[in-house]
Amino acid sequence: MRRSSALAPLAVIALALALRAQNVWHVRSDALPGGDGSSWSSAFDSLDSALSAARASVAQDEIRIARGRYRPATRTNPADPRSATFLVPSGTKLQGGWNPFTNAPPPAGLAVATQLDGGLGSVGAAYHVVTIEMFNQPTDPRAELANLTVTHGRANGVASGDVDGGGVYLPAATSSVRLDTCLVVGNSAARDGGGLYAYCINVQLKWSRFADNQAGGSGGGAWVKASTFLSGTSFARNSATDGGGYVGLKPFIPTTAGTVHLRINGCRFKANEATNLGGAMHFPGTGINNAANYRILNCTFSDNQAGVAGGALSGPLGGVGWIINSILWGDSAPLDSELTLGIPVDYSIVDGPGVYPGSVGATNMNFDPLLNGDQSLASNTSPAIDASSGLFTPQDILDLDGDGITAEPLPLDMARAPRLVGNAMDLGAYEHP
Ligand SMILES: [Ca+2]
Ligand SMILES: [Ca+2]
Ligand SMILES: [Ca+2]
Repeated sequence: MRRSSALAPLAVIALALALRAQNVWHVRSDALPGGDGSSWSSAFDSLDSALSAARASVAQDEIRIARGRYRPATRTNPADPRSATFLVPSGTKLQGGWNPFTNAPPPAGLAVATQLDGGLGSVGAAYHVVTIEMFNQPTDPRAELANLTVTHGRANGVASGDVDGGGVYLPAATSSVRLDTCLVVGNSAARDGGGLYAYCINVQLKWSRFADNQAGGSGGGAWVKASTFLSGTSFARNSATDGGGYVGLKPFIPTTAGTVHLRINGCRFKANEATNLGGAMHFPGTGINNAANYRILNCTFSDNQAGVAGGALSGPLGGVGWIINSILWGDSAPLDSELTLGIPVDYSIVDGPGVYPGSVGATNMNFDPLLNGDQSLASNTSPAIDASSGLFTPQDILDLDGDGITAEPLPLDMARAPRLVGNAMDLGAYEHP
């Protein structure tokens, strides 16, 4: 007894050190076979090997991936080659774009140098390029994907687990995920979340782009049921039945009435398409306790379209969302060309007749914002300039400038240029210089 009680504290200390330790693994597509991943000169030649090593260690692992193209090989169903996926243990950080010759991390904004590609040649495409697995990690459960392109996932299988989330898939997970500087492009799902399907605790989408993804159900770009932050992120040319770009649902964890579940600060949505509701975004659910409670600040929506209603956004009557300091212009639908009835919008430019709670003439305007093709402001005569309400200043919730401070006004616009020029922030996602 004395002996074991003397050893117990040592065991606790050893365990604590192991928990704090962080393994760093290296992956190069052109590495020689047999590497142990410990350095660039002995890098793993496959990402699957690094993910296996991360799963086997109790540490929070970081995987550095050299530039190149990587395809998944680990099958979740041994009999089905299309079940191959990059199976990421929760709590693991993957970062692409590394230069193995200089051991340099990727420059800011680089998302295309390292591609996770679901294309599997003659057998078709992986159902999910990346799967974040529920895995009992000892500390932070958040997985992070950084500086990666995720492409060519096709979640069009038969099993219920094979129809959502062609690009990144988090099913019913107690984990969380952050995408930082990722390009999610050209993925599809038979049901929900062509680019991203996330049913989990928390989702953060920072400096990322969702483009040309498609879903047969809802959320062509992303389908998210979680508490969520989006900042500096764009959705373009995604399509679905409902919510061409994005679908947001109330988290499954009970939250106090009035809790804001979804914050979207400084993002843009262009040319997304829904055959039914919500060209850019759709918020299902009805009533104050069942619909996602969202705040959309300084975002731009244009050229999105819906086949039935809500060219830019659709949401339930009695929902609790709020759109502020934003631009909604040139979106289209047979009914409610910008917003379905009941979505509050204030201090914004809204195209159309102005049947909105914050009615045109009070706090909204319906003057042409003079947008460029990339949704930046084309002219110093744009009515969007300096028109944001200082009562609703967007915060730097995902630390876009990387200074470690989130409790500050959004410092950068979509072009990574200073967010505050002149007397006030401009409406929408870009500041006119
Ligand atoms: Ca681990
Ligand atoms: Ca300004
Ligand atoms: Ca900051």
